Amino acid sequence: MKVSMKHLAAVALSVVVANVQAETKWDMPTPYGDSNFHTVNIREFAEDVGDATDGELNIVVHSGGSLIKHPEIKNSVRRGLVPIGELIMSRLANEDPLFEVDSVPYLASNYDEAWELWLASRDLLAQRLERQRLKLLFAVPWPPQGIYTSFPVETGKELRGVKMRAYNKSSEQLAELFGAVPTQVEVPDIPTAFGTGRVDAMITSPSTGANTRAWDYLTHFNHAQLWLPKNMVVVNARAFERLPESVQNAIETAAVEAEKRGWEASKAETEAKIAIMEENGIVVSEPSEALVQRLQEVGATMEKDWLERAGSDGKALVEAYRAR
Ligand code: PCA
Repeated sequence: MKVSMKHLAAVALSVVVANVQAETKWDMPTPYGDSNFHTVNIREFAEDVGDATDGELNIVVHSGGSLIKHPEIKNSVRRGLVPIGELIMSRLANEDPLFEVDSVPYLASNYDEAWELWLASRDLLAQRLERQRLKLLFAVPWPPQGIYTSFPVETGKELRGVKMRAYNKSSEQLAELFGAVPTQVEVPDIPTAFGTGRVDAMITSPSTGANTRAWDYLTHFNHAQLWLPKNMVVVNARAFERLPESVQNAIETAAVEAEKRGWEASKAETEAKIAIMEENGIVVSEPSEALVQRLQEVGATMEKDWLERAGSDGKALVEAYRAR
């Protein structure tokens, strides 16, 4: 068969056009490393979206703050530098205290309570984000937060003057109320911060403790179960609206699945990661009565302070949660 140049050009053009339509690439910055269960879950989410859209939307995950550092992720999505990203919700506490409702000590300190709190707060938080043209896709909690030290903590007095690694306003405030000296350090920087003596203790989950090999620089984990902070995935609303409806639906369906899967994975993490820490020689203990009492006092102070800052919306939210 004789193929004319014109015919070839038409074929080539249609291939190009098909390819252009076939793939939209979305770069997705996330703050935590590849082995972390949030990252694993998000990669699965990206894969689900790819499968459901036959490759029409290709979400490329850039983990561990490699594309954009954690403190910049939200604004990068808002400004449209990237269409989608993950961050810890309570990082936005300085914008609005409502975003750290999940980090008020003992307000919701197990998975059932955390889920109820999420149901009670989800719409309100989504509306706050919508004002910035951000669409909230899903949120997944970290396992309950505890205290890592290189000495036993019996009463809490041991924490005075200790340089304590923090990651949000609540962990900072809790450290201060115990007389410790908080310093914000992102997860990828934890080993260096301990290695160089910038910090000597930290508040975080069994997950992050195990992922950062806490046994290399610490000896004790107190499973205080203070709160379960959540990570969330947000999308730039304009970028979302530009997608064909079928792709938008695929994202929303994958998000529902990711949220379910993420909560289950988080629950499974707690025991699995505590076991890994014990295998590596970390002494894991439950808080003593004296420590519980002190933590509850500090928690009450923090809740009162939060309620003052969060105003009538915060009060209504806590009431709605407690009425559930
Ligand atoms: N890990 C993250 C947030 C809470 C957690 O368990 C961190 O330590 O920064």
